[in-house]
Amino acid sequence: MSLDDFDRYPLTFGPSPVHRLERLTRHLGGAQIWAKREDCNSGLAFGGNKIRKLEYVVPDALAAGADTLVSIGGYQSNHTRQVAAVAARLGMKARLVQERWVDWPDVVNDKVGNILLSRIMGADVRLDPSGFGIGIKDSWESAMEEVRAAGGVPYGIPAGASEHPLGGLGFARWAQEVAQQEQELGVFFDTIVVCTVTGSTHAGMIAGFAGQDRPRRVLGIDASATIDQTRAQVARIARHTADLIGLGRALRDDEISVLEGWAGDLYGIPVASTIDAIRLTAELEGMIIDPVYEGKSMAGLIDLVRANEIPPDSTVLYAHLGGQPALNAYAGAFG
Ligand code: 1AC
Repeated sequence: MSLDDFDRYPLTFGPSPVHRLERLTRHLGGAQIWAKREDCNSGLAFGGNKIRKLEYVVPDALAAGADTLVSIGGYQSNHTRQVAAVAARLGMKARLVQERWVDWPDVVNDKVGNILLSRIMGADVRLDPSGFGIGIKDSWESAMEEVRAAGGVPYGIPAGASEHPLGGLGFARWAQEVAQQEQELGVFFDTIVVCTVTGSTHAGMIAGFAGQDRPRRVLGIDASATIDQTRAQVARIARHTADLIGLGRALRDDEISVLEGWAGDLYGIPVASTIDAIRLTAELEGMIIDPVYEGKSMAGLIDLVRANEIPPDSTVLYAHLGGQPALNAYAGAFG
């Protein structure tokens, strides 16, 4: 079995854009930095990384005869916003469990940004007081039960689609796409930097790149602040995805690299380095990143380049995952 043997329901415009971050590169004075932009990958509610995962999940949902996609995340979940968009595109319903994953004081936190977009797209959005957790949640299972009891046919998609058996495939394909774009651009990205929380974006990349001839580092920057759980989840999903796509060998431990140091103490709470990274990227590049995911992975990239842990002769690809709609809910962080 290879990746091409899995059904894919196209939801993206095609390959997502790849471009240099020239002024950021000059400012840091080290490795060459590029970005690949999942925030521009589709016309679905400002895009994002989950759209790629859903391309592989949707055929299974359609085959199951589902009429309602049931998913879960925090109030400002990018994932649930993208599930709502895909449901709208398919003419399905979306039932979203939005848990209080983050104790963030902005009074509009449960009203603007991602959750607002989901409501506008017609999703059945229900707030739930439960806290952060990247595994399977009771609230999500109860939501599926409720849909069933009301005569619907639910299709469950766990947080970030990460615990879904096909959740890693979208980013295994991303790895193929990068290799194709490298040929076109005449460049090789020896280092990939990506934010990791529920794990399947990073895990899919690891599995996808592992099948290519030229080795590279795929650095996941933890933003969960529950590092052991995220490490274990990334490793498990990467190995599962590698099996699915017929890698033909076991992934080594040194291919699975989740770095800590930029998450702060809690998921969803930006720290000084997060805000600095968001401002720096915006001021130098006009590229907008978010306080929950990409601000933290960009802070990691900046420190690793400055410390030469990513050496000056490296060419780095920063994965922009499309989390910026959450910014509206974090106005207080920017004074
Ligand atoms: C946590 C899955 C996650 C989201 O956006 O809800 N990235």
